[in-house]
Amino acid sequence: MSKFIRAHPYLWPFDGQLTPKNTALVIIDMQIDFCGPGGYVNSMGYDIELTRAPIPAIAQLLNMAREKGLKVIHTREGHRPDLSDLPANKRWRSRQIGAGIGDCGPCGQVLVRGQPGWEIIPELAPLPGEVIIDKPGKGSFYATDLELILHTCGIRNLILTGITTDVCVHTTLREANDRGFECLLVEDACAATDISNHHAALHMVEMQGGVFGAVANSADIILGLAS
Ligand code: C5J
Repeated sequence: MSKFIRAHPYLWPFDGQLTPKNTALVIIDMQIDFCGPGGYVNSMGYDIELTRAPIPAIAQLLNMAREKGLKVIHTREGHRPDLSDLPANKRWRSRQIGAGIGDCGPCGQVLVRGQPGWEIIPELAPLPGEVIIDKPGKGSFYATDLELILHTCGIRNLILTGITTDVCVHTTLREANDRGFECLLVEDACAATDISNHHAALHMVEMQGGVFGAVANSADIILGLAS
């Protein structure tokens, strides 16, 4: 039997093959450094109210995914404590505005594994057994075992949430799309440090009949998966 979620520009997934077993909820980089006081984004002068806005919608999707048995995948952007996986240009650019990656800030070394700012926020803390992907880059597939895990678990559909829409969420969406995953971006469960970038990033997905997948809101996803 086919099952679809109300989305745009098409009902998702394209072929109606939607089950808890073939679908994962991916929560990208909901870390203190991206949405907590004193974190990386905050130290650059961006408004963390923007990056905190999707927390309630993500929490609702997370509850639903846990209840229905969807695979839950959390990601964390961060670097090794010796910074051996931090490209010099990434560090240099981050130092042009606010606290640089790898430097000490109010939440410890910025985006360094094990530091307070790198932790996932308590509201969305992973449960034991949920997959956590540690990634040194913006995309969740680069230099990680995410693709292997998805294939091994029989996952074909990805529901994408998190921050930021225009950077790590979009990079992951594009990487996933090129690998043949069927992607749904949740418009109220992701956010950017610039509202117009958020809207532009959503719009880009819908071009060319859904060039990277489809866009839906969290209420329609919860409704669709409940039925
Ligand atoms: C950024 C991210 N924006 N998680 N990282 O540097 O989107």
